[in-house]
Amino acid sequence: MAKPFTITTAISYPNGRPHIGHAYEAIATDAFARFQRMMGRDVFFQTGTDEHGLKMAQAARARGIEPLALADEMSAYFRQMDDALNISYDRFIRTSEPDHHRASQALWAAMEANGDLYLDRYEGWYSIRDEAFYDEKELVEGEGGAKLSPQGTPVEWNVEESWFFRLSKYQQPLLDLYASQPDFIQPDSRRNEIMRFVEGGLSDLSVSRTSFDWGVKVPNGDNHVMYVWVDALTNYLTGSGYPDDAERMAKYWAEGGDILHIIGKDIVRFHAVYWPAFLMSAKLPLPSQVFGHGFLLNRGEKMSKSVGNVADPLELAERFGVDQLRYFLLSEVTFGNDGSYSAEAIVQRANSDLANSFGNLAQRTLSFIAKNLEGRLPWAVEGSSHTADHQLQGVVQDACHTLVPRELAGLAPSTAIEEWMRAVFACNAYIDAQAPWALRKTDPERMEAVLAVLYNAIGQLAIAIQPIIPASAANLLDQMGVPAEARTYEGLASDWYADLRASGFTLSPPKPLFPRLELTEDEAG
Ligand code: ME8
Repeated sequence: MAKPFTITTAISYPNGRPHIGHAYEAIATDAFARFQRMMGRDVFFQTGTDEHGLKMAQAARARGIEPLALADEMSAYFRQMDDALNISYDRFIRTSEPDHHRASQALWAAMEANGDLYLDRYEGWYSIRDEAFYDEKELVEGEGGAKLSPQGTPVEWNVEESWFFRLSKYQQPLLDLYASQPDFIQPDSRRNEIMRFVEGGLSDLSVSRTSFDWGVKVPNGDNHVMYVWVDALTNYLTGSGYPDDAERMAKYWAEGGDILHIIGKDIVRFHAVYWPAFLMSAKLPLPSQVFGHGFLLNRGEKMSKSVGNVADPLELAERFGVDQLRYFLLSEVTFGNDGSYSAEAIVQRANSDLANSFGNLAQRTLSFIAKNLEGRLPWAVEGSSHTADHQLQGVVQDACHTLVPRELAGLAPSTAIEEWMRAVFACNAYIDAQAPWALRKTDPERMEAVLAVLYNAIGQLAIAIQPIIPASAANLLDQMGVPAEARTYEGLASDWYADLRASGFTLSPPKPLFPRLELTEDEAG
């Protein structure tokens, strides 16, 4: 049995509708989850919404509705976005769900049993926008001398009775963790940032609130609700079966398991400091990696509601196509760095790579076969003596069997796509050089050999790119008759082509995969 693989996105605050940053994280995580499934792994992929805390309570109050009503409404938009973008989550968790409350309370009880929770008075700075506490020394000065968090959000002075978690006790264990597992935090820039923060000393963390009640109740805690990040982080355990389902835990949250959290760079501290400390305290296995991806900017500028440049991912997907958007985001942005999007950039990328290169390759090859061989699959010549054939087969195999999977395993989708495109270019160069249309009259046997090489190559390219553009790849593979068993890394190496020929499959005239996109005048702006 292949080792199970647990992968998660952050869970989003449903205080408003999803934006393109949320879509980006979901798409990248989905590509990795699909890739691991293709590798034959038993994948558990979780995403969802983070519904408690002051930010939600305030947003609901501003609309004159209950927090749960706001969460119900907005969480539905997040799920709708995921479904529209073909996000293959196994569970969409909502932190208002009863099993999640149980898991959070169990984690709390385990930390308490370990002597890591105590009651005291909290006095300090809090940012509602970040749902985060800050030390005085971290604050920066804003306009008119106002105090701001390091993220630039307003902070307020808070005084209340609170439970505390002995985070200070975990400074050394955390540093030991980062040293013994250098990949625990990635990319390296984030790792360095976190190491510096932890080396600077950790204060105990206030983990409960009494000034509002929209949260998970502290066990036997009278009027205390948990600090939203305690319950939010616990979502990963809830989905893995904690605390009741030992069998599920043994699969998806085991010591030495592959447990990957994909999150944005702004919340690495919560995932790489607080989270492993909570887990150590509760004596639970730790995730294997926390990857902090970059931020998506609108034409290089930060998105903000007040500037009015927050893109709706569903509108973008409707306008440009789901796979076009997925492909753009994963190819354009080096995973881990910030990236920028604009209508021109999406159109440019989708047209050049998908419509003109891959789509055109498939279209011209398949329509030629449909027309000239009446859909019969061309004879593959065993051990062709043509160097060009060997060369192309080598390039395509190398890309599809080795390079694309290696880069996807290493969380580098843009490099995976570059390797894939290199093979697509090689196919286009091959078809131009071999000119099967000319061979039709002069050497029909050679024409068939060339077409068979191309059919194989296109099939492999479509199989390898499934994690990035799943619907288009499936559409092409369906048209080509490639059986479901071949659509994995093991199947890729099988002789599906010979089997398909033997089955007497007939190719119908292909339907175009990627329409050429045109920019409107407004978009070109
Ligand atoms: O932080 N580009 O929720 P959230 C790329 N509930 N990613 C972005 C982004 C952008 N412009 N803006 C936000 C929360 N993100 C918490 C998480 S996890 C236990 C709790 C990313 O709705 C952000 O970094 O503010 C985070 O990973 C995710 O979107 C949800 O952000």
